[in-house]
Amino acid sequence: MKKFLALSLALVLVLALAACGAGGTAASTAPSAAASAAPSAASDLITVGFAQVGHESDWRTASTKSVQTALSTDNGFDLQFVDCDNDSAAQLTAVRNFIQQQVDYIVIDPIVSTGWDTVLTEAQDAGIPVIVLDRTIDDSDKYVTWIGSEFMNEGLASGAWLKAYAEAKGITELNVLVIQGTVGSSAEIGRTNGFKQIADAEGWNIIDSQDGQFTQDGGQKIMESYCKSYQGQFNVVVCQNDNEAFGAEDAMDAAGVSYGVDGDVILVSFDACKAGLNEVVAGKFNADFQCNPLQGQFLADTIKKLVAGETVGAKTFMAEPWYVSEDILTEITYTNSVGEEVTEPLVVTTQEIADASY
Ligand code: GYE
Repeated sequence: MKKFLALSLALVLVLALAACGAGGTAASTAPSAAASAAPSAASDLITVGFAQVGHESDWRTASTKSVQTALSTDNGFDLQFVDCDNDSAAQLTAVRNFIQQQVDYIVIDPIVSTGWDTVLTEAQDAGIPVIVLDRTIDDSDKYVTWIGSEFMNEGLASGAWLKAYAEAKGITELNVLVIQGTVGSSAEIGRTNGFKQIADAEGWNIIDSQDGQFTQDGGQKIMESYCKSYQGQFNVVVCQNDNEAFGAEDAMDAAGVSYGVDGDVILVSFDACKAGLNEVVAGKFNADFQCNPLQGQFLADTIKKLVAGETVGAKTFMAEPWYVSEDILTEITYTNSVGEEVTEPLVVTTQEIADASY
């Protein structure tokens, strides 16, 4: 697609924002202004540069596949994919290279949530719209839209579930070890803060909390050191993704610590990938809070809307169920990240459900 179109779209966005600021609506300004800038040839591919976090987890593999499938040549896209290998500097370089190549759109899944304003200003100056996928950017608003999960609610839900579960089981004292995801990523920040809010309100003891980088190896190493340092002192382990939890299982197995439905330690995880849900079915994870990586089609639809000059919402949230092993609670109630009291179902996980997951 021609550079002209990207610049025109940037102009449309500026006009749309100006309309909002003046009390108008973006929707009334954007479509007609952009209609004249639509690509003339149907074969004209939309060039998209995607700066992906890395390949650290099952979630990430599914995310990459989802984007590559939806942004295929057959669907009208020329996708430039960069795996940033969890390196923030490499991710900034990838974005700058996309700007130099004059791609039509830049998609960023930000490894960490800060440090973005300068490069986003550069993209804006070059007239290239940026879309943020999955994790959020918290120190700049120079992007068009974001598609992802409400990580704070995942953390709050995990805390609300643990509270209800402990009550149902008559467990009065909770001594918790947390294995965080990449510290400084919005996924880590939301899950940590959401869980901690309930832990603090309930007076639980969070013994330690360390960065497992969302990897199996990271989870295993931290759990090995936790088992040495806190032997016999903990009865809950919260891993901020499934891969870390697989590593934690290996470390607890080696240290002779029992976990899951029949064990001494309640094991909580996030993501609910297929292998994670298999552990829930087996009763080894007590609960798994889904984070949905199948965002590719939403991304493709969003870009096509922008190309057509339509306005898109500022945020698109993925729908996500909470999975549990035992049939003792049917729902949880908690106050979510925007202060609403919500009651949400708990899904007792069957093999069929696990098989259907990503
Ligand atoms: O939970 C984890 C991955 O950003 C939501 O990153 C994502 C997280 C996901 O590595 O498995």
